[in-house]
Amino acid sequence: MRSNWVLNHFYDTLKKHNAGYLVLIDPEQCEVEKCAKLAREVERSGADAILLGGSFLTNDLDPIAKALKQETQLPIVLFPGDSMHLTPYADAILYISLISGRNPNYLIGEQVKAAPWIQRHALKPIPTGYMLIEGGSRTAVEFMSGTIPIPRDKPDIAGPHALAAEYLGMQMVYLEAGSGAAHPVPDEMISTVKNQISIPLIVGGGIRTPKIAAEKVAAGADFIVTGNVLEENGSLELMQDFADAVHG
Ligand code: 1GP
Repeated sequence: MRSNWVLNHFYDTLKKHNAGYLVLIDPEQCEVEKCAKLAREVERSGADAILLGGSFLTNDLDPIAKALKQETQLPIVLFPGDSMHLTPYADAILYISLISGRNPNYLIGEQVKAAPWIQRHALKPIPTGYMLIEGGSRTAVEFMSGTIPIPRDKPDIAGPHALAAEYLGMQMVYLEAGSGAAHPVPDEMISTVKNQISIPLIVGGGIRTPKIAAEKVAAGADFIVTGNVLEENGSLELMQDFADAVHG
């Protein structure tokens, strides 16, 4: 049994549904009240967890995370852009290393800065190999991290990166086209990566319809993340459609 209950929840989700649906709440995109309302709807939709974060934050995470905790039983998982993006009111943190890049600060630097804080606040870290995949437009994460995404037609480059993440002991791999990407991660790249690893695979960035989400699951994604599409035309019905499509 893993000591991290959020990771257990992720594995239970996979047992129950075959794939899981994660909704990203970007604190820059909503005020506390609006985020809290969204969290209630995320839970009602049948989604499996909430990711909280973004590449560039100016808002204080504490009041938003606190409000989310009050509104939902779903795990609140931090999805940080750097070591400043921390709050004790989350349940766990994707402890991300940007392994597709060659920027030492995002491979290990920010992680070292955040580690003592995470230990002090008993936040559960989920070591995650984060891979940025070219999505057809410059994204905030590409700019903020100063890293070059893996070309979308090079699954053979992506596969060994994911395998290295597993060999390094990471618990999940995240294929990221970037929030608002013009194109999501290609199916072929998802399949190639999935075939290389035995740890769960998260796919996000530019997934705008439940049909596309289902295609990504069919290609091998274990978890689908959506963010922007719900901020743009969010409705409970759309979220339910995403959850149903992902859960199959
Ligand atoms: C971004 O993968 C997430 O980190 C979600 O992307 O906002 O494009 O859905 P979107």
